[in-house]
Amino acid sequence: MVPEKIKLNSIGEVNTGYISLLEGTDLPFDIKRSYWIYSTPDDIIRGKHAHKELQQIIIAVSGEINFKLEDRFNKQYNISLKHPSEALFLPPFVWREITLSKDAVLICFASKEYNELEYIRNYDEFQNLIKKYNK
Ligand code: T46
Repeated sequence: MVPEKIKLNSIGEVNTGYISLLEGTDLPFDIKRSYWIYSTPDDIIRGKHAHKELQQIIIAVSGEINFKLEDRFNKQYNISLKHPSEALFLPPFVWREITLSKDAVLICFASKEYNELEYIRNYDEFQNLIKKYNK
């Protein structure tokens, strides 16, 4: 599994507005937790970690969110979410650095409950773990 930008279904039209949706069958996991992030100053970089187990779907409900990612194969990605009909799928072992516009609201649907022990918050440790994983 690799990071992937996904186009969501949008129902509606310009005169009435739109509904975008995610259904269980669209997801590679059952949602165990959701959280949202807002009012992030422009100059703050969030993330700077990877997860050992967590899978996530992230949506920019408003504003713009930019992701600098590195996956377990050391492949790098620059992905932007600029519209609520777009989502980002993140599998485990993806190092992420995230910047948000001040008006951005990031919502995340996650495959597991919060567990600080499955975070990798040190970049060198991330590199060592993916080296082992890829052997
Ligand atoms: C991710 C990005 C997009 C909790 O207590 N429970 C939670 O469910 C979460 C997500 C966080 N926290 C606590 C842990 C920290 O003390 O909230 C504080 C800030 O968390 P963190 O520094 O991890 O925030 P971000 O924005 O760097 O990362 C978060 C998620 O942790 C992460 O999974 O992918 O949002």
